[in-house]
Amino acid sequence: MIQFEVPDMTCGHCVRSVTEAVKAADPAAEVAIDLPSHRVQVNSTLPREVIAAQIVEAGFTPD
Ligand SMILES: [Cu+2]
Repeated sequence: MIQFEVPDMTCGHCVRSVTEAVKAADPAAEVAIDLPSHRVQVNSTLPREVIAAQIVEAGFTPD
């Protein structure tokens, strides 16, 4: 399980953007997002830094 905090993910649209960005890299990824805590959990075989780069590409700041 890969986990990030993404403070600049602030609404449902952001949630969709982050989810789509992760799934673009790994269509089989499971993405669970809790908006109030800005937490993103990803189940994927890809390395953490690849997932992080995708989220950055989508315009967000994963921590
Ligand atoms: Cu938003």
